[in-house]
Amino acid sequence: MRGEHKLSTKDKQLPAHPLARGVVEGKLRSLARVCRLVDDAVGPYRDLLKQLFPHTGRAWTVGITGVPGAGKSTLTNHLIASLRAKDMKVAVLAIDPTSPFSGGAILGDRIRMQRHHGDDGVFIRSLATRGALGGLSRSAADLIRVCDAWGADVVLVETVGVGQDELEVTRTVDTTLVVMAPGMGDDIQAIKAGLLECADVFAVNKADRDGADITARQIEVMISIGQTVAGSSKTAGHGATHGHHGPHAACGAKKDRHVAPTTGVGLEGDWSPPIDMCVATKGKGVEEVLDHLEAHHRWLMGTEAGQARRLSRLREAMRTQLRNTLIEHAVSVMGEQLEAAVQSVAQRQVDPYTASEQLVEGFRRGC
Ligand SMILES: Nc1nc2c(ncn2[C@@H]2O[C@H](COP(=O)(O)OP(=O)(O)O)[C@@H](O)[C@H]2O)c(=O)[nH]1
Ligand SMILES: [Mg+2]
Repeated sequence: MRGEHKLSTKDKQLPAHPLARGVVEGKLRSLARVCRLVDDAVGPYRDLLKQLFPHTGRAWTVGITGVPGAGKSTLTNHLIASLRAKDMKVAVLAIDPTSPFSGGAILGDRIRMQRHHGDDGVFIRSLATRGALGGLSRSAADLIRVCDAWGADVVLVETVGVGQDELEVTRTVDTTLVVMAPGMGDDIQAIKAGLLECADVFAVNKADRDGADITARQIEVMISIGQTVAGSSKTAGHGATHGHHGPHAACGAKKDRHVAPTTGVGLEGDWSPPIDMCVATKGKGVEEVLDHLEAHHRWLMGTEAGQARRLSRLREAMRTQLRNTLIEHAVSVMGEQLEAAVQSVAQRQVDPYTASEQLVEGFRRGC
């Protein structure tokens, strides 16, 4: 089993908890159980996460986002197959309960023939979408770590890139693929709304339909506008990595987009998102998408600009974690005081600013 590389690392102790140990040993059943506890935030989930953390840090995380119906799940199925063909362990987290994944079903005979029963190198789970704002991304970030500890080489995270919460998820992954399709009027709006800053690779899916070229062209224009803006104001976050307005030949809506050279890396070593055309239902163009995703990963891991980008993502993730931990802790300590403050504000006896300050002051003294 591929999980063995974890065990051979001398400075890492095997987790004390049997469930966490099972995960590190690559057991799918333990992985499924831990994921359930973590997703529901029940039982020893925090302990499990702590014990698993030393065994994480190796997986490559890929977000797959875009409006519903663009073809994310179809594309993801093919990506699973391609990654398995390279003998990589794959975990898939779908933040969209309607996403159909066939798991090993489309892997093809070349893979299935090598295995006795099913495929123990693929794990697929749908995440609950309930809960408070921030709950989704917390859960996703934690589940990614659990899959990482299991030994996943790649964790694919499918999200519907429309809400703030989903966007936050895409900020926690290494590489983000934005899937678009022609004839979906709000696509470009969706990019404007924030997808552009997260996009590392674009896939224009349903290239068998009319208008795919127009969609690719629109994305290209959006990218160049984004680069101009980022180049002049150096906005925070990923936008800054686009660097100055400059040629990104690999991104051009050209007929030979598929055979674009090493692509992605533009002026000043910054990453500029390539655009790939594909027909996910037929698996056409999926290899090119995967090539570009892998090129982005190499850029991320192997260049200074990539390193800076990773640090900024990590900083973001730490802030989110800190915010969640502080709030969870504070709310549990405040208890009735919080409710009393809500009542006071509702009756306009105090303004919400003062009320929050008083709560924080009380919390500081109590903690
Ligand atoms: N014509 C065409 N249909 C596609 C293509 N890719 C996906 N679809 C169809 O589009 C619909 C939505 O696909 P799905 O993968 O569930 O989209 P998601 O909501 O983004 O995950 C399904 O009926 C797919 O069969 C494609 O390349 N061409
Ligand atoms: Mg889907």
